Amino acid sequence: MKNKIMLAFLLALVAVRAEESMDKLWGSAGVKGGTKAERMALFRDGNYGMFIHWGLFSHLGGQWRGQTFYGIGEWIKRQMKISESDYMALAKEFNPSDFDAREIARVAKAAGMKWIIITSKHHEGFAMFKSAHPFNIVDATPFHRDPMKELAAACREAGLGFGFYYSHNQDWTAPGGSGGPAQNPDGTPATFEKYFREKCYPQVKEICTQYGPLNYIWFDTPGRIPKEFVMELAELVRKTQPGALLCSRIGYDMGDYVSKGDMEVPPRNIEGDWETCDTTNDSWSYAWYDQNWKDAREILLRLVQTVGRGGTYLLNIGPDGKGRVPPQVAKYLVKAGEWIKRYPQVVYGAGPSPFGHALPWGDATTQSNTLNLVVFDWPGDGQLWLPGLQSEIASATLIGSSAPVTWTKRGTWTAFQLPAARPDAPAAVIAVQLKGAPKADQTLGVYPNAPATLLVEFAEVQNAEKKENRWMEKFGEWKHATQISKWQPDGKAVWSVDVCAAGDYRLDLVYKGEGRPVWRIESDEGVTLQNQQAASAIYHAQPMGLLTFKTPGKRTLTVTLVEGDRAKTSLEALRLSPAE
Ligand code: FHN
Repeated sequence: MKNKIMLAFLLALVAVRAEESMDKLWGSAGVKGGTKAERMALFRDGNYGMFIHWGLFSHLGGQWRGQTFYGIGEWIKRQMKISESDYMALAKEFNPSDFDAREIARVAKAAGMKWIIITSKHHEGFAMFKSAHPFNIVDATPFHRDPMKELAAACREAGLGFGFYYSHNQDWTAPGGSGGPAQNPDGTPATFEKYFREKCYPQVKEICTQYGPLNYIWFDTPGRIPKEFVMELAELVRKTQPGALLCSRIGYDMGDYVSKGDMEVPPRNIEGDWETCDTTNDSWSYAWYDQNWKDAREILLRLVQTVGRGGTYLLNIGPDGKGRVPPQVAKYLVKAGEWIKRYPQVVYGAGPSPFGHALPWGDATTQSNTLNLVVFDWPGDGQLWLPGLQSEIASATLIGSSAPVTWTKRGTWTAFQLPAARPDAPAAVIAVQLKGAPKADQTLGVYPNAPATLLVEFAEVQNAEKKENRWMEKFGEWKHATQISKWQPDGKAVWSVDVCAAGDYRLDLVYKGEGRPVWRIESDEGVTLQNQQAASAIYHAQPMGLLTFKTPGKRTLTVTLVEGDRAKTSLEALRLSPAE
């Protein structure tokens, strides 16, 4: 099983040209162009948009000749090695007669999203718009409609922004496109230049000139595309769509903003303009078996965490082969949207959390001097603890409740006294008016009434390797975590923490490793835990014991690997839960 996963991973990397780092794949931004502030307004204030993956692959829905491909559905051609001719012939069967652009715009609007970006051509090479290239939805299918025209009009009518995804480098059915046939139909060698001149550039011109003003052109997976082609595309977009934003995945730092890795909600605040694209289940496009839907709580948590880290959240849906939005998607997007309508200030125009990272009970965003505390896990004892708030509080209100909110201070900590019943679900919001700009000490807290997860991201590491890792468990559904491995005998991870209350805490370590590792955890008060635990093939929380903090305040915790496979044992987090 492990080998299979590894093989899938390796194949994936080959498919996108493995020698390129993921940073190359997902890009970085070097902002160009004089009208940036105007172009950025929707992105910066809206903070939430809809992404749509829809194409010929949606007709297959993750299944080819009775076999299911358990990975991101839009990669089915490549992963199941479907020949060009078989794949292109599918167009004759593709008839998404239930496609209703207004309904999609209605869902996006009800979800609280501010724009839609849809795949006009994904890596499969099929144009979902009327194109001079014959492999397109109007000319090659019995559907004969241009759904992009319909969606552009519906977005305009609904007051939503609109943009196109376009796979500029990968094209698996066009000779010369990355991953495409190596020969032209006449047997001559295919070149990227020919693909670019005859398909890519003309199609980008088509999407930029046939659908009215656009807010985004979202290129993807630049790989090793030569720079001159990217420059031509950027110039074309700037000339024909001066109001459109380019994401970093165009390549060569030519984007207006950074697109983070797929499905990556970063653990700490990031400055500048950036976006996380995420999806409502595990696949981008429709896959018949994939029911791993995010519910309203998960959607809102990831949205608030992204905005809290300083970013913008682009959440994907995958309509099926008939053009229908899966009912579970619409249900939970709209449910989350109803919540956003009650708390628009948490999302729109909201700034990052002064705490710099998520908090055990939820997260925070800001609007000038107001701190929005978004509480997903309501404290059972009525005390909401907040570490390190440095700005003075003027008032605090539990939105939607007449119950007064008082607060008390204990050292660097603030506790808000809340009613026993949570006034709203999946989260309640406390608006804290501050007497100045929100400021906080970002030291991680150890809470008296909630479990705290200390990610290794926040640890200082000596003589071990701390690395940001990305991997997939099926295919294409990326996971992201910082982990520590390659421990030298004196290797250590040290966390600084702010302990609210002295006492005993259950300490778990989240790690992966062979053999029976022995871990040692030591506080700066001289309290030590040392324990052996089982091997763990996957990252798993293993109990180490009860750790006592003798006094509250700023402490350090040091973790060392006493015995075990130093190269392979990998640590992800430390967890501290108050003993009851
Ligand atoms: O390969 C694509 C994938 O199919 C999907 O479109 C995602 C969305 O961000 N982009 C690429 C991988 O990063």
